[in-house]
Amino acid sequence: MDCIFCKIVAGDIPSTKVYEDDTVLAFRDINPQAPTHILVIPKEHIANGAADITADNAAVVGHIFEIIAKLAKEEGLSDFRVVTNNGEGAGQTVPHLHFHLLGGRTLGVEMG
Ligand code: DGP
Repeated sequence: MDCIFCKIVAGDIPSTKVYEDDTVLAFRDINPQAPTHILVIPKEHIANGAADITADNAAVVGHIFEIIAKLAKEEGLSDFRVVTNNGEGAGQTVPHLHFHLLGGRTLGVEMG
């Protein structure tokens, strides 16, 4: 499949992994927007994004948020932001569900 994140899951594209289990992978964003910028993704190719979460695949999303909480603690973050972009107009560039964990600096109050 021609998906960058599937290639990262498969190990065909290198990444700086910070967490991995059977269903979830977390790795540092190649273009960090904050001192901590980690992408947490399901290993399963859930295309395209949050709009495609269903009763059949939602369990991994809960698990992803467990991992986000664990990683935030490990990174020493009490204040952090979790973002998922859905659609090009919202800034999504990779059509494989993913969550950005951002922290380590003061984050603007503007969400858009
Ligand atoms: P989004 O724009 O929300 O679809 O986020 C995609 C993110 O993926 C973006 O912040 C940059 C990151 N990214 C794209 N290609 C790679 C890659 O090959 N390696 C890593 N580590 N991150 C990537």
